[in-house]
Amino acid sequence: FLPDPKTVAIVGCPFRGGQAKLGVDKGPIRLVEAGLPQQLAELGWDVKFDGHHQFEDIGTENDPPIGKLKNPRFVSRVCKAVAQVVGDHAKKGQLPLTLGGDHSLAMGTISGTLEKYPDACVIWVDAHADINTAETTDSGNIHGMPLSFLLGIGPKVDEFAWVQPLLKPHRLVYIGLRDVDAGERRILKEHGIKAFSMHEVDKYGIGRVVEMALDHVNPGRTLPVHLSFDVDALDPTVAPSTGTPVRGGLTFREGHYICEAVYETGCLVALDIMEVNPSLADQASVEQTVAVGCSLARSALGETLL
Ligand code: 6HN
Ligand code: MN
Ligand code: MN
Ligand code: MN
Repeated sequence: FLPDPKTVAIVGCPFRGGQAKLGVDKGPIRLVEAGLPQQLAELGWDVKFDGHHQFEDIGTENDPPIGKLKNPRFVSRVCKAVAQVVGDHAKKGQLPLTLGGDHSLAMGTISGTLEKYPDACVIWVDAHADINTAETTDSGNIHGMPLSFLLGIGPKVDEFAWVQPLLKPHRLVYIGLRDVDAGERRILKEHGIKAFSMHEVDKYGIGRVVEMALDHVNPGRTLPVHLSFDVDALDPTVAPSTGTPVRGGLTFREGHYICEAVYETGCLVALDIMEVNPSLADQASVEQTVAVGCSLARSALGETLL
């Protein structure tokens, strides 16, 4: 799908409005400081990085909740801008690599991808399903909701009317789930959305899980793939510095294997690395998590072990 020379456009999104914890907005800065742009250049990519995106804070006093949704105007405005940026890069034949930031940003990144590739499928790697609606959410944190907007599930929220519900349930697949809310379980069932939880990873092994996930969303390996990777999919011993860690996650190798296998399909057109929070846990844990974020991105962009 990508013209030669292969170009990756790094979209740094220092944003935390989709959840309550401080620090996740510093994730992209740390990933870039750790040398990610150079590392991707060494893999042979033409790397475009024109600085982190600046999002004007509109202030909590100007952004009261809409129903249960917290910071709705801020999240909506930022995601709309991200959709534009990601869409523009994709239209130029570049692969947008979005560095979060919290996972609400995927409302923007996937909107951007679908604008250029309407038949793209989404592989969502996460401990969580991020598919709550304005009705089902308990926390009101929009990072737990981006997929419901992209799928057009749940009550319409005017503020998010710009999000085109272009994602079809059969074009979405999950890997790594282990903390799914009751309302989210109902949605997955009702819409027949395929999910490989940690139970299936244990049962079949990561190799077969990735193959089955690809067979489901991309049977002929002909469709463009958007990979959205929340680092909390990894076990907290592997990626400790993240806002909503859940024990029993993917090993270091399982996480990287997913990225390597998706790269091998030749179908990857967009990548998100989300929820690295350098303010959580001790310095060694932060460095470990940042390093893992970089190596996941390298694996998805072609780094091999041999
Ligand atoms: N993430 N299901 C919980 C909620 O608040 O809706 C957790 C969401 C976590 C979101 O990790 O991107
Ligand atoms: Mn840019
Ligand atoms: Mn997530
Ligand atoms: Mn998560």
